Amino acid sequence: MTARPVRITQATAGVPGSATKGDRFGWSLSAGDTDGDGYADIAVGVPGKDVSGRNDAGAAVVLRGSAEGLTGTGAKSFTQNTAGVPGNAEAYDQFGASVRLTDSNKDRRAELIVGAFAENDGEGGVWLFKTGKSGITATGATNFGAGSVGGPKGLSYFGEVLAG
Ligand SMILES: [Ca+2]
Ligand SMILES: [Ca+2]
Ligand SMILES: [Ca+2]
Repeated sequence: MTARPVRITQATAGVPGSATKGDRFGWSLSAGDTDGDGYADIAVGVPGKDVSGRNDAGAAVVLRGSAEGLTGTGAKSFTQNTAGVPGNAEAYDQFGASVRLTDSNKDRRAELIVGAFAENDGEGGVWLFKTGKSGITATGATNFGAGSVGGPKGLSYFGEVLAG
């Protein structure tokens, strides 16, 4: 294992997408073991990512930890346009402005929570991604907003801050 710092960008081999000015790769970060292999993985928010020509629709990337440390190998990227993910990537959603890896069901694999505070003109929203032996998957992803938990409708930036 190297003790030297490594720099990972969207231009790193294995990381989906290409590095574009304004993507804000690393705007939000969270560490957790998504696949239960004993190595911490890192969720990276990319809220300025353009998706299908939609400015700042946003993305979330999961980088895999390994015996060699954090690498681009096996990295995954998710947007609201990824098959299985509810919603649509729209301009300025800023999906990925907040990310959190947390083992919400105590099976020793961390699920991914992604916030998009600007979803639906600032109503906001939060997405929950399940995980398995091969890590985070879009299959079975769910989302909810302030209205689904009894909160206010309209401008509330739901999901701007994730803690836990
Ligand atoms: Ca891991
Ligand atoms: Ca959307
Ligand atoms: Ca879990």
